[in-house]
Amino acid sequence: MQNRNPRISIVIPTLNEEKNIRKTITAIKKRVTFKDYEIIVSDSYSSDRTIEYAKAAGAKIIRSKHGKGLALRLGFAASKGKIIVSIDADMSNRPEEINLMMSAIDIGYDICMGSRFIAGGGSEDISQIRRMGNKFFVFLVNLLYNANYTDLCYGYRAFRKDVLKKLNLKSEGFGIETEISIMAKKSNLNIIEIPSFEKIRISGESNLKTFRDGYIILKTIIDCISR
Ligand SMILES: Nc1nc2c(ncn2[C@@H]2O[C@H](COP(=O)(O)OP(=O)(O)OP(=O)(O)O)[C@@H](O)[C@H]2O)c(=O)[nH]1
Ligand SMILES: [Mg+2]
Repeated sequence: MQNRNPRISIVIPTLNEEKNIRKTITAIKKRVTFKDYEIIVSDSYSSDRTIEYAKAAGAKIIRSKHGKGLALRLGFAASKGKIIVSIDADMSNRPEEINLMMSAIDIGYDICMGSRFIAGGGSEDISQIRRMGNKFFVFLVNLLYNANYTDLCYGYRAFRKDVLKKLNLKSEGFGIETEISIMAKKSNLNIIEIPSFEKIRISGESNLKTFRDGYIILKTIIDCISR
């Protein structure tokens, strides 16, 4: 059952996650210590039973055409909470970390980014090539935008809904995390990273194509210069 007046909106993008979505929602309900949240599943017309299972688990459903970026943007726009959390559907992110993210927002940060590359964080899911690509993009973003990020291509975050206007997000696909990081810095938001551990996708298929999406991320980094 959805909370009608939630303080927090947890947005989960999904594409064919029928094997994972129920577990993800159950884990959120079990491990998040507060109750005043809604769960929004933003789906790109999955061809499996993702929507059916998400509905049965009590999530609000949004549908759009292909793209994680578009799905997240629509999910954010539909959020009723003052704080928005984005979390993946494949059990890679530990829901208990949301509790720490909320503390960061409560003490005054505008946006709290999970980082796999600070003490206490880690990943058992990232391949060597993606680790190197991410490292290079972190370096580039820090250089071009005078930032201090340790991670970039990681979608586990929380932020105040009222910063959305400043972020002015446009990404359709996997450039969305990069766009959020850059626009947060360009908008002078109060940013914090917290350690996050990324577990291996429990089942189903990855949607990210290393080179196609690497190119999109690079293009996002360059395009944001003129914004
Ligand atoms: N709505 C929507 N969600 C998507 C799309 N592509 C990916 N997602 C979701 O975004 C989240 C992250 O996508 P993944 O495919 O797991 O990407 P990844 O985590 O980089 O890849 P793995 O390491 O293999 O898990 C998952 O919850 C996906 O279901 C899309 O086109 N539309
Ligand atoms: Mg994943």
